[in-house]
Amino acid sequence: MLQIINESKKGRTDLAQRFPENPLLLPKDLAPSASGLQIISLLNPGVFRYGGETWLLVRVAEGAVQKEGVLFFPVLNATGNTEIIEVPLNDPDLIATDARVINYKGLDYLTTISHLRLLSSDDGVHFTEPEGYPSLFGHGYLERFGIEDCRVSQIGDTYYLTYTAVSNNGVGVGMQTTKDWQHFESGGMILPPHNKDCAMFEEKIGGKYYCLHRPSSKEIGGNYIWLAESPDGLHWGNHQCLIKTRPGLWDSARVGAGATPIRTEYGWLEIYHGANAEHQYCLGAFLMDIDDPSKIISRTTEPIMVPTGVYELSGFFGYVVFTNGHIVDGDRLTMYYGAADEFVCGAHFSISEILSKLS
Ligand code: MAN
Repeated sequence: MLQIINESKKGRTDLAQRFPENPLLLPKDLAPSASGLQIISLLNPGVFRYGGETWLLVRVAEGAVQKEGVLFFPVLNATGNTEIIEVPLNDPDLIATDARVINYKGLDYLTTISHLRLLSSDDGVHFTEPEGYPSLFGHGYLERFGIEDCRVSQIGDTYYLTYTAVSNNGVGVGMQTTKDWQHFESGGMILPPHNKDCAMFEEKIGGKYYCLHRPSSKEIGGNYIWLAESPDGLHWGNHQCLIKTRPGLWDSARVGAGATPIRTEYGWLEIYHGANAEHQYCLGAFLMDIDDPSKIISRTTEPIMVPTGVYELSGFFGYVVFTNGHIVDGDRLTMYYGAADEFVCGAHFSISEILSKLS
């Protein structure tokens, strides 16, 4: 299961040099956060450097231990503890056709609930949980279904955490900041539903903070990448629509920003995910003007990474490569990504090679 499919079957345009050690993390590698829960997926890590090591802030998606004929799913109660809801599988009020979401009595729930866990490594390949660093769990009524897919951006000595906050009220962007990964300050929900995939730039431009984000509009519009600016990193305005889905292409149904934009001599380079109507997730890239990121200079037509590894094609939700974390070292981009919504993997890219694919 762990070997990579024959090179000849790789997408023509795939630029990723996958780690031979992939997957780096499997659900069985960590212990569940409470009894009665099982880890279903380890995925979509935020990535940063701290104390000379590479760190992952991994999304840990947990489900309830299941029994035959009954569906159990978790939610956080008002005191922040996980509560298990139990529904007979033959209940006519239950719609469970997607592995990720269910609808019960007309209300939406997730099949898993996610928290964020810190792991560190001195070689960027072997990650373990260090002692003395807290896990981050959803808090309050806006995070009742958990927190997911955290981007980590460092400005000065402050790390900005922007993550998906999920509840029965909708899916929005939550923020926390930290300087030492032990004490966290909550910025609350910075972008209300429906919004996710928020990545902050790691420097101010013209004295302002900038971020990419992905509001969704059901009736008119779609799942597009937007840009926002802020005087303080907390209050966001002057929203502008940057990158849209493209009919007939691999990113026809949704697009969303990956990790923090990468400064290059040609502009800000952003790696993003795109999905088609079949929920197949690939990665592409676009370039923004260095002084005015609302100006798009170029975008890849073909994806730069396509699910090809066995661990990318099948898992909790197959045919998915999804990234929201990387480390930059000169021309070398070390990207960590979620494969098939179940595993954490790594890949190297050459930044100049990505730039050469932009048109
Ligand atoms: C989608 C998927 C899930 C995620 C929910 C809420 O359904 O990305 O993995 O849990 O949205 O964000």
